[in-house]
Amino acid sequence: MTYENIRLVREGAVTTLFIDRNPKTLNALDNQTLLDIEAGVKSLDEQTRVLIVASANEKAFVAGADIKQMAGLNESQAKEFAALGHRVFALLESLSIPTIAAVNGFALGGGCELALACDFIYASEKAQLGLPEVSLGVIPGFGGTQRLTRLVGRARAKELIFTGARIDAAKAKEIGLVLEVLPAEGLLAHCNAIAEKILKNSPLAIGKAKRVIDQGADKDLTEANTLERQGFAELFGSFDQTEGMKAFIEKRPASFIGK
Ligand code: DAK
Repeated sequence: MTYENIRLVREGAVTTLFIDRNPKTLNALDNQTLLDIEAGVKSLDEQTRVLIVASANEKAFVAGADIKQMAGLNESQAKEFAALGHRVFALLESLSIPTIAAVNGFALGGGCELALACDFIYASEKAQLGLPEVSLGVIPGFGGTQRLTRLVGRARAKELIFTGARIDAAKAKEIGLVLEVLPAEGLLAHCNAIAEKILKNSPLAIGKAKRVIDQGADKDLTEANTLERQGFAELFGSFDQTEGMKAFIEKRPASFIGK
């Protein structure tokens, strides 16, 4: 399948979704780009076990929702645009496989929110992140107010959102928004190396861990631990659990199948 504004590259079990709009737009998210991301994510089959979301633009990951397109929307078109964005971000977040954002340059507004919809973020030394929506008279609308707050805490999220400030990768790491900062030329290699480590483990257990972490995050500890207990028990009797434990006892590497 071909897309206008993204490129999907699969190598083994790792697929990289490159946002690849006309470089002059700094990958701003217009309708077409959101539709392409949606179609690209939906096209992933079970051969993909880790998804990396990256950019083909050397200056920007994504510079935000497309302000030029948004500026001309009437109310019902704005509703449609918002609904499309929510659908795409929810789809990305609902994937049972790990998703890694590789932020190489500007990740502002909807771009920062796109990265936040992934499981974790690595950034290049050139990255600049922020949620500048209030400078445009709006607020983050693709989950930024909620996901950033859950990740870095209320006060940091408010500081970033109220000031609309852009922070560099080092500051983003300091506040826990990104996990590591890499030289630009090593960013994708790092993401792939982490993906390779993930691939050694049971896809079934990883999917379950992801679900329990995400669903448990908004629950109290007792309820969240109940989810964990259920998730743990559900894995017993699976091929991967039997194989993983057998391989340990037999002192050999496990061979997982995700079932
Ligand atoms: N949209 C459209 N075009 C953009 C853009 C964007 N977000 N960001 C950059 N561009 C375009 C610029 O207009 C320029 O195009 P031309 O003027 O050449 O035609 C080209 O990209 C290069 O940009 P600059 O010339 O400005 O390049 P600089 O290096 O000087 O600056 C910059 C790069 C990224 C710092 C700057 O362009 C900038 O500040 N861009 C805007 C960043 C921004 O404010 N992002 C947040 C957008 S608002 C909602 C859902 C979602 C949202 C809100 C609500 N609901 C569901 C309710 C999300 C909102 C946003 O993301």
